[in-house]
Amino acid sequence: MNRIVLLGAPVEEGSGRRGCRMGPDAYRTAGLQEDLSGLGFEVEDLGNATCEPAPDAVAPNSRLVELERVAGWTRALHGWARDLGQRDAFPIYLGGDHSLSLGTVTGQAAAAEALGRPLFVLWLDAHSDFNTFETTETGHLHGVPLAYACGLPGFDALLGRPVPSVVDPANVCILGLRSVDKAERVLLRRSGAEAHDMRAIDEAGIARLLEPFLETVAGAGGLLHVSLDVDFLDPGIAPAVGTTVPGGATFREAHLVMEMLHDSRLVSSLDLVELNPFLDDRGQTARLMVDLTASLFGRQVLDRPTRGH
Ligand code: 5AB
Ligand code: MN
Ligand code: MN
Ligand code: MN
Repeated sequence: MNRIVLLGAPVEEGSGRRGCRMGPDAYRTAGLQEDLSGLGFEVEDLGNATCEPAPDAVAPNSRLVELERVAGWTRALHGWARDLGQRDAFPIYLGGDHSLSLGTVTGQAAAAEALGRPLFVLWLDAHSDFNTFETTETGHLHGVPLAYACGLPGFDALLGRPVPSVVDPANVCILGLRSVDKAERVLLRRSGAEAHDMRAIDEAGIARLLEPFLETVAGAGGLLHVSLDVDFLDPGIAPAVGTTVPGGATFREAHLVMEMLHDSRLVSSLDLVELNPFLDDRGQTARLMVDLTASLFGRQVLDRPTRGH
């Protein structure tokens, strides 16, 4: 696939603080389109999605923050992803906080189902985002998208109906964990999703954890959606995020993941989430996210033969 489409998702209501709505423009300023064009891709910027009205989205409890807006974004982005996922182009969703994945992952899952392919999800994040409306302690809906996509119950207010195509938790791999809430941890364990914390990365090396997952995706003939949360990265190299947790992935670990993903040829859609340019240091984080994306699309230091080529 030689075409890439960029869709801005300037969502910030899911994060409990302001600034993520500037994310899409920060990626544009950091030269994402130019870098990907320079790698030989035809890149089209579709501009930004807009929030749909969702007056029927009534919160089942009073802790939930901005449910109506988040539901509106979920509906809009679900529609976009369901359509883009069936086009002959690779969609990159420019966030925006991680609640945007409520729409993109479920939309990509619907697209995959229409294509008759199983969807796999790689979640690169300090957090598992596996809370439900019942378990969330903060009420911030960027903490729930993976549970939602995996079909956990209680979320019907978001789309105004059940999720049409859920992701099998057995098809999910989470890398980078270092902050998981108590109740969330129980749900995550019960789901059977593959989850690796930073200790596992330290002990095994990130490549050894990622490789078997990629082999599973390849063996199943699956499509792979990657959701990259800025806080997967160590805050020392990626300060522009509201939810910093020390001890994150290093520059080299993150690049290695992207390079392996490129070589696998399995990735079919990407979320870049949680960048808060208001907190950035001279565009450092935006630039790093663009560099990582370029690695995912094949930028390398020396030529090397890659699998499938
Ligand atoms: B992010 C927390 N678990 O539910 C919650 O940044 C944090 O998209 C969620 O990974 C972090 O509010 C959400 C405490
Ligand atoms: Mn996240
Ligand atoms: Mn996170
Ligand atoms: Mn965050």
